[in-house]
Amino acid sequence: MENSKKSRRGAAGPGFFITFEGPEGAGKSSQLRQLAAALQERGVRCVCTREPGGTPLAEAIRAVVKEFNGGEPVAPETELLLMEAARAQHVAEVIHPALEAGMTVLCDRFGDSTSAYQGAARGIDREIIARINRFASRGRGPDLTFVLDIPPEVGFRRNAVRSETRGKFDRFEREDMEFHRKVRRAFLDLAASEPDRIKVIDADRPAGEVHAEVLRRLAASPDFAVYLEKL
Ligand code: ATM
Repeated sequence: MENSKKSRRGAAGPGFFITFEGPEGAGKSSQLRQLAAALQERGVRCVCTREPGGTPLAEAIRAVVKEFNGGEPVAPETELLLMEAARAQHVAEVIHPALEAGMTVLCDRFGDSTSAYQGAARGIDREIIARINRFASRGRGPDLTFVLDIPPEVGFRRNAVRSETRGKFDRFEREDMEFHRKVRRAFLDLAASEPDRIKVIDADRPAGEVHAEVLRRLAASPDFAVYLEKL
């Protein structure tokens, strides 16, 4: 138990690191905001952030990797290294300092997205991804991950009616359904291989129900209980 905890959390500070993962349109960002509000109400200091992004440089990389449309295909290896460059900056500037300061970090996507998108869907070797993920994140992975699970068809229908994304599709959203099915399958496989860390939540239902389950799963986390005791 102690060993698995060490390998999951790595060396960094006394904070708690939560990530939200899942296919497009699963409602990650709004669930993240709702969870942060609930924690802040209870006096827990939170940092909300996202990947790729979270710092000015990482957000600039995000714009390139999501929107590049410059007449040449983006090689999978290039995409991987851009994601990891953004992560390295984000970890150095935001995640690491917040965890060192004992805060709860809530991040919209992290290394599991790299495994799902660049690994399972783009076909890059998973060992390479695992090593670069560790390097870019300084060995500090999430303590708890919520995979908000939704069939890609449903997620896409939701996105199509969301006003901010209506009619605009980025490089990932333009991929076919098979790509997005591989991504979903990869998240479920990751969850099966790391059940202590990764909790799958059915996101194809009202947001209030999803939020209630997120709170229940967090309350059931022994690591989070230990963290709260030390606050
Ligand atoms: P969202 O903020 O909408 O989740 O978009 C970020 C995109 O970046 C997302 N695309 N879709 N669909 C997934 C992709 N992504 C990766 O491919 N690898 C990564 O490591 C991360 C963090 C995100």
